[in-house]
Amino acid sequence: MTVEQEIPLEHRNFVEQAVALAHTVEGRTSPNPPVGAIVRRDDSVVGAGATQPPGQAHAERMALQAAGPAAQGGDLYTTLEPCTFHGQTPPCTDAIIAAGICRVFYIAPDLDPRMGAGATAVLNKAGIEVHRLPDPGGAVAALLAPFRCRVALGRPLVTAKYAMTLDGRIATVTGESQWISGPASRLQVHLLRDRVDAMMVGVGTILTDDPLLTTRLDNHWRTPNQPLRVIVDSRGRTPLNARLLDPMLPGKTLCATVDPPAAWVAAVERFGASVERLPADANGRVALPELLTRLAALGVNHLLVEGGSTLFGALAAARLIDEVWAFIAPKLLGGATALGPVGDPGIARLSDALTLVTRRVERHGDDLLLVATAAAAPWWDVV
Ligand code: AOF
Ligand code: ZN
Repeated sequence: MTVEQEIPLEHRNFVEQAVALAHTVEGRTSPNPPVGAIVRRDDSVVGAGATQPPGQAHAERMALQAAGPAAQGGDLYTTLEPCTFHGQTPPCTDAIIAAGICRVFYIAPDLDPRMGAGATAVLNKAGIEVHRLPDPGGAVAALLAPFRCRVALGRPLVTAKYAMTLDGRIATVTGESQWISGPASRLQVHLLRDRVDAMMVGVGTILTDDPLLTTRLDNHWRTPNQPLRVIVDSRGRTPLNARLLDPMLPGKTLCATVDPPAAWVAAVERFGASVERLPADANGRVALPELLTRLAALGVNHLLVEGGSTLFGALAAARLIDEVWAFIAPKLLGGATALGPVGDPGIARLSDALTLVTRRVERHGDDLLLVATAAAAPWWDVV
C-alpha cells in the first residue's frame, strides 16, 4: 500500500496544483504519461502546464513557456521527473536549464529506459537543485500506472468494468441485461471512458447489446475523449448493421480477428473500421497477449474492457486483469444459469484466485462501486 508521507507545507499548494493539471490531460497523452507542472516565483505561480498530445510539448515546457522570463530564478514543480532524452520532443532538462530555474521538485521517477542517469544528474551538473516530494494520496502513482505498465510489460494496463446484481448476475436467466446498474453508475462509466485510450468488448456483447461504445458526457468541462473501440471477434461475426460500425460515430473502431470471411473484412473496412489479424490461442480465438502487445504498439497505455463474461473469463485465466471496477446494484436475479461477470474457464482452486486489493468504495445512486487492483500489479504502490 502507499505509504502516506507529509508534503512540507511550503510546497503543498504547488504540488496539488501540478497534480490537478496532470488530471486535466488524463486519457489525452498516450503513449506519453499525463504530467502537470508549475513554475513558482516567490510565493506565486507564474506558469502552469500539462502534457500535450503525443509528439507535442511536455508539461514542463508548457509551464516554462507560460512563465516566460519570470521563470528566471524560480522553482519548477512537476509530477514526473523531467525527461533527459530526445524522444519525439527535445529533453525537458534542456528547457529547464535554459529558463534559469534554480530548484526542481518532482514526485515520481520516470522509468522510461531512455532516461539514462536521470534528471538529477543532468540538472545538478548545471547547478540546479533537485528534490523529490511525496505523492499526495497516491494520485501520481494512479495517473502513471497505465504508462508504467506499458513500459514495464509491453502491454496496456487492463481495467475490467462490469455491473452485476447483489447476487452476482450480469443478466437474467433469459439473457436480459439492460440495465443492471442505475444512471448514476452509468455516468461514472462515461467518466472512466473519458480517461482511457481504448475500450474493448467481445463480439458476444455486440450481438446481445449492440453497444455504441462512445463517451457521452453532456456539458462536460472538456471535450470528451473517444477511446479506440476494440472488438474481439475471431471469426468476423460482428453484424454489418452493428451500431458501433456507423462511420458517423466519433473515434475509431478496430476489429481484432483470426480468420474472418473476406467479404466481411472488405465491408468492415468500407465503414472505416480497421481489421487486425492476430494469432489464435489453443481454442482458435484471438490470442489475448498478442492483441494487448499490438494495442501497446498502437500507443494504448490504458485499456478498459467492458465485457462480456467470455472475454473476462479468458482475460482472468491469462491473468491479464490489473484493475476491476465492479458496480453492484441492489437487485436479486437468481437462476443457476444466469451469467456472472467472469465466465469460463474459471479458476479451479481458491488458492489460485486472481486476488485484488480494494482501493475505493463509492456509492452512486443506489449502486455500490468497488474499485480494486490486482495484488500482483505493482503500479499503484510504486511512486
Ligand atoms: C516529461 N514531461 O510531461 C511527460 C514526459 O517522445 P516524447 O519526446 O514525447 O517523450 C516521451 C517520453 O517522455 C515518455 O516515454 C516519458 O518518458 C516522458 N514523458 N516527460 O518530462 C512530460 N509526459
Ligand atoms: Zn519532457
